[in-house]
Amino acid sequence: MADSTIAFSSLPGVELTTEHGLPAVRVATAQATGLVYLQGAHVAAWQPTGQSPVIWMSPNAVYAPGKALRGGVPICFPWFGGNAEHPKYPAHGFARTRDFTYRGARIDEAGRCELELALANDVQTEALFPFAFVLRLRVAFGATLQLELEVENRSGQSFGFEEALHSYFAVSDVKQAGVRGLQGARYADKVRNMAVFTEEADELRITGETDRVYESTAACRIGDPGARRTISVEKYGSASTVVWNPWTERAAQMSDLGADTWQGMLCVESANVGSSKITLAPGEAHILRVTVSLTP
Ligand code: TA6
Repeated sequence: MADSTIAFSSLPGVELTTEHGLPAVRVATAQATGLVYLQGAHVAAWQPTGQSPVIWMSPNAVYAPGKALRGGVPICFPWFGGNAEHPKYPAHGFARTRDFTYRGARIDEAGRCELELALANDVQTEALFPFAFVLRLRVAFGATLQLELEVENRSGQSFGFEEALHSYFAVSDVKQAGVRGLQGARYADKVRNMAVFTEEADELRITGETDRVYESTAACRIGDPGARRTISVEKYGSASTVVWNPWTERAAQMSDLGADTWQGMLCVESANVGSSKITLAPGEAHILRVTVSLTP
């Protein structure tokens, strides 16, 4: 994807709007509809024409400034999960609760409507992560969905970071769904005290709370027999895949998720976490790219 952007006003089907009281950019083209909040550059919807929604948002999500939105594709940066050195720091970093700048839109080489949003360091971020950076999200809504998360080191020293596109996918029934592509991969199991195992299943089925960080660069395929479709998640520049579903008990503890909604979602997250964290020298940049597509 090129980084040249065109002012959004010059593209039909792209509208700067407000949703649930938060500034957002809505896309509606012949290929698809999509929505991204400026807060966190949070992709909250993607629905290819003729298909049911692919990205899941919680019906109990809380839409408030500075509050992480439940569902969609939260951006985790510059750490994933809790911050071990600073337990009071926000889970999954600060990017997902900061307002990004909307840079504009263009039609990409695949005919998708691509938006670019950016976040640069400021006093608030430097208090938590003492480096100069630019974080860019380029999201292209079309018959496929493509997300590019670019981190650029604008400081005079190297820095390390973790990152994730924490994607919530809509499934008819997670108990009937399955994930292929992870067989043979080692994973740390958060449900079993981060003990390390090797995935033996050709198709991972969800039978309880599932929270696993896989060492994997592979594409994943989420089978959804109820919708008679497969969601393919291909990725580039990502060495970690996280699979998460909270199941009943954990979901009931999350007021913005709830005990009656977890059956319709499954997270397959494209990330670089733990031993796969990224280190950038001054002036270097890194791109994590995810392409989501549907097959019958
Ligand atoms: O990616 C899985 C995970 O790390 C789970 O452990 C759970 O915490 C989930 O992310 C949601 O985190 P959040 O901070 O959005 O509630």
